[in-house]
Amino acid sequence: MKLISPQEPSLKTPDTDMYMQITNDISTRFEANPLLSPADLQPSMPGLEIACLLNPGVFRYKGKTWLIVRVAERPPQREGTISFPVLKPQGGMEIVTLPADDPDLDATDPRVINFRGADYLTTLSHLRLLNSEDGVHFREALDHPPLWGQGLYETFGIEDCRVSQLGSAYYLTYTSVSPNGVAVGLRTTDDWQSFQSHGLIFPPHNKDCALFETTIGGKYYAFHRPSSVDIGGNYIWLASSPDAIHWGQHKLIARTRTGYWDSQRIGAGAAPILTDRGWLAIYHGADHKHRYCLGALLLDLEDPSMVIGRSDHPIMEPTAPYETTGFFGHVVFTNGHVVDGDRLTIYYGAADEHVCGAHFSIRDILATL
Ligand code: MAN
Repeated sequence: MKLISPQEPSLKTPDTDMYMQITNDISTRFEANPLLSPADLQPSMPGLEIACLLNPGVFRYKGKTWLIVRVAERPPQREGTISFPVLKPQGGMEIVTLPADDPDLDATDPRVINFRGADYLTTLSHLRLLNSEDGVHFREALDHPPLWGQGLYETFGIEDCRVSQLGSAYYLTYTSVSPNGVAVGLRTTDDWQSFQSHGLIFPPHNKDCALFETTIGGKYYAFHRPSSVDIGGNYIWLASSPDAIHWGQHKLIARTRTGYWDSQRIGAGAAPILTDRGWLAIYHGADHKHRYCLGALLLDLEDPSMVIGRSDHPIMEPTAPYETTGFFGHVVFTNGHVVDGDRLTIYYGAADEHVCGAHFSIRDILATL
């Protein structure tokens, strides 16, 4: 039985291979791309190297543009073994080393490995703060502490942080990874020096959580992306909350679409943008070849669970060399942006290895929906 999504358009459009020819990419990439690459920062400790810099959250603070960049590290790899760091729940780190030729090792995905039935990540991610006067040249804010995974639910690290500003407080929603699953953690801060942890706000399997930056009818709203391995899939959901900590009233807002650029998994980017036509949400979608593109959703202003527009074609596709080749090629992935009038500046992970920037006109995006 084929379940028809309320958002599934009736018009059949070409499959993904043809999208490569019919490109609707309306982004203007920064000439300075990639803005940041692994060699630009120092590893967190001796014995580790930075494999990837990717998927930054973005915010404005004290007149500057800030990135909270995901730094993915591992030890230099030796012939015949695969080794990666993991955090201990009680604090500290250990290096796990596995024989590369073990018949029970599946290392076909550079990001995840399976060994004797258990999944591990090949790198350990923490989050670092960088800032910039011009939004192009970023320098590490070494007087601000990096954020590391803590406790039982973050031993494989923390990833892909979205930052939403609510009043004077910044809400950081990020992916918490451990052998217990992939979940959404929340920390808040006012000064980027001290952070309050609120634990997991969405249990496994869930990620891609972005909070709206205003309340609607007195309620907080958040996108999230639970995954279901059997019935269901990797779809974007919307939840509401009285306090931004406790979430309920979950509603499905967008499903993957067979035959489209977003056929396998979709997930929200950063906080949606308030426009006169509705809430504009940038999201990522991947197809069966794990090609990650960006598209947009338009949601009703009063009831953001109502989808009033969706990209039939991606608004940005991995085409630049730094997007097609890297740690995991053919990826553009965003979870952070800033808005200046009609200009949307997204910062994005390219090929899961570099941090890049691109501009869009919000009017142009709306015109495609
Ligand atoms: C997943 C996450 C992201 C990553 C993409 C592409 O969605 O692990 O961090 O950028 O895959 O690999």
